[in-house]
Amino acid sequence: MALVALCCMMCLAQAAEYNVDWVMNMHGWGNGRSFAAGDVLVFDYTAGAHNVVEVDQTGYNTCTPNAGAPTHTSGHDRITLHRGTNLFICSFPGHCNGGMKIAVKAH
Ligand SMILES: [Cu+2]
Repeated sequence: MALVALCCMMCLAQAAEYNVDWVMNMHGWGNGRSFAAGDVLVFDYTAGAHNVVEVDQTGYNTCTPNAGAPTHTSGHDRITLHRGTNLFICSFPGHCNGGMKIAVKAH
């Protein structure tokens, strides 16, 4: 029993969770933090007012979702980071251009 508890604690310690208050002007979010592959971002926003789209670099730069970009709409989206740069935008008109975009590097 103690061993099971210990294992659970170790698992929890390995993957961190970060709450993202998903709003306009996200500039600077995550600065000074170190993210690892497997960490989870939890995007919180009002469902129907925003979304979270996992885009590629071009999609990020142009604020236009690339073909096949996974889109999340629940208002409480849990997204696991992969190694490298993870790029997220809101695809509602004007939102990404208003700064509703983040780039998160995970090691
Ligand atoms: Cu939005």
